[in-house]
Amino acid sequence: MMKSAICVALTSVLVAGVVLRAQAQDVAEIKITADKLQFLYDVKEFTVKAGQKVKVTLVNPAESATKQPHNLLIVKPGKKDAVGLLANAGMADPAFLTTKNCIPDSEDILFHTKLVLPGAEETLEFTAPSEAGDYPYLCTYPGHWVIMNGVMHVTP
Ligand SMILES: [Cu+2]
Repeated sequence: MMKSAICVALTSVLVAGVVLRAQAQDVAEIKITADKLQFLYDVKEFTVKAGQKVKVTLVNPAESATKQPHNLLIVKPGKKDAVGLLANAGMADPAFLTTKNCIPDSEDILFHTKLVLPGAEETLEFTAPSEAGDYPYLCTYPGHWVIMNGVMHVTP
């Protein structure tokens, strides 16, 4: 009687351990670095699974020749241009480039960093959308998004 209870207890500890390890391995970690000379990300696309834990780190190199802050927004499929155009329109608002971190007011934005200065980085931690699709990411410092963008592919 006692023996089987210990067995059950041990088994559940082992199972819990395996589950925890599986979850830890399942985190997709992506590092995206802003170019030192141009308004570009070095990673133009990456793939994650629907519902997967994701960590995306935006690095703005200290040696940035442009001395330019950048951010990274992940938006709903097909919404890159809509959000980018809102970012351009943000130029009319003095707070857009400062306290608003160049983040437009839009329900199409799923996840976003703040503005990341040269020499700094920020990690976004989120759960990938449950719906498969191509989710664009972009920098919404006005004008950058046209070339400073990429795609997060979400697979089922
Ligand atoms: Cu940028």
